[in-house]
Amino acid sequence: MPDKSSLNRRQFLQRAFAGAATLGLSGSLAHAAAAKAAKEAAAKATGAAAAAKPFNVLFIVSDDLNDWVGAFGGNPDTQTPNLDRLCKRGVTFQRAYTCSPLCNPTRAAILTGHMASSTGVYDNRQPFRQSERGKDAVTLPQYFMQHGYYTAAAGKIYHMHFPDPQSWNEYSTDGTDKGKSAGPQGESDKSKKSKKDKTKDDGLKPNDDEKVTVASIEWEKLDTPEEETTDYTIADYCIRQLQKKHDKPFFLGCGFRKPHLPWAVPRKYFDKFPPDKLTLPKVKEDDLADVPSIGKAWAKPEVHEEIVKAGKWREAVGAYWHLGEKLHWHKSTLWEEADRAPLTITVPGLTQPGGQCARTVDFISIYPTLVELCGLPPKKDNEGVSLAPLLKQPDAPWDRPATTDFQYGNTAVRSERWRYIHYKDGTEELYDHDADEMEWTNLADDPKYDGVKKDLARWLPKRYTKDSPHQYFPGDEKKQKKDVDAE
Ligand SMILES: [Ca+2]
Repeated sequence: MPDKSSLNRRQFLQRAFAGAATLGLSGSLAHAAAAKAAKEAAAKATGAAAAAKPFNVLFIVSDDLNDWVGAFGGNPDTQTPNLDRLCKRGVTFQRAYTCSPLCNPTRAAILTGHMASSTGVYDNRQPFRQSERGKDAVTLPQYFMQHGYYTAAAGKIYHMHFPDPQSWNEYSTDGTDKGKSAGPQGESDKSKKSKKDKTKDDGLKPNDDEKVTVASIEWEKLDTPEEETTDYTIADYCIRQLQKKHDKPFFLGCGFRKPHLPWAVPRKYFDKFPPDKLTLPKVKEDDLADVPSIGKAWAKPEVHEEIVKAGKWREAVGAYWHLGEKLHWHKSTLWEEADRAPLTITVPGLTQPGGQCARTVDFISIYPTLVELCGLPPKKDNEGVSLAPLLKQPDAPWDRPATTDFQYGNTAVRSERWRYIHYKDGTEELYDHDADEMEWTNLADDPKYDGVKKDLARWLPKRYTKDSPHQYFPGDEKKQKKDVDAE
């Protein structure tokens, strides 16, 4: 095992990502990535002769990172130098949207190549392998495995409860709650003595004196060394994989767990951001007045009120989904702030450093993109389209909007100018981003925009698959009741 000091996380981001794609799940920043320069492989991606040497793939995902990353311009105060450097290596997609503004459905969509509206996987308690569409699906890593790749991963790639062992030749148990059943030949670092002291979710020793909980949102300044954090462990595993000699091309998944709740991180990351210096999101107090009832029910104005009343808004702002915009906290809406997420892809020999793409893309396209870039046979049932033309030429003609599903029957369609939301009861929202980037004024009821709505509605799912089976776990009783109530 290499000395940690010889290759820290910063260097990992600097060096290991010889070529990288970064994608952001709503909820999750994901970085997907290709590695290892090979002119032949680039030629392959551009339709030239077959490559002699295949690409490796480094696929990096961060859970719940929103667009408050320097390269995506979401907030003036955030400091994300490593991510910014990573983005500068390749093409950054400024209008990239998650498949669903929730963990399990978006991961299931990215990894199966089928949207939630096709699989019926709409929430966090639906194993995609129990869905009709997903039970025999060949997932993204499986497809690479079938074509001669060695697949390995650490951390949160699939939703934690449903790790899908058949996707991996090797899966590190470090940094997972369900690690022991995560995969064949699972690697566990038994030297991590602190493991028994860890809190349930985070892998860190609690510091109750400096823990704040307001409206179910927690943050906590930790004195735990950074080296003991789960994400550090996950990065360590991936570094070890990259430093190994490989007989086969590899697909390596690196699933970071932050910035998902709880925001329990070493104290130094709080010290960098004194609350009185932070810029708060812009909020229009009556913003929800023109929102249909389903959208209004998803918003959490009461949470916003509780946080503001507690005087904790400034403290709570921390690079994570809605932070008060549209009076809403958390994710789980079809609005811009919950659905837009960082995506960057670097392909040696194909992408130009510093490339910026303003086309609307969605994460369902990651699967066919990586398949094409690596010269695998096209997988015909993928619902997305390859982004390779935009990697080669970021301003290439592109007529596709991005779509995001949330729960049964609800979808948002995002073109370069418009956001159109269609709810299952037929109600709608329409926002003109040329004039209203905060989505304050719903234009859906103005007949002047009927043509715009009709044009965007062409991209809605033709049908929605009914909810796939739920699976509950001990301690889920409250959640179960909430889900049942919602159905
Ligand atoms: Ca409004």
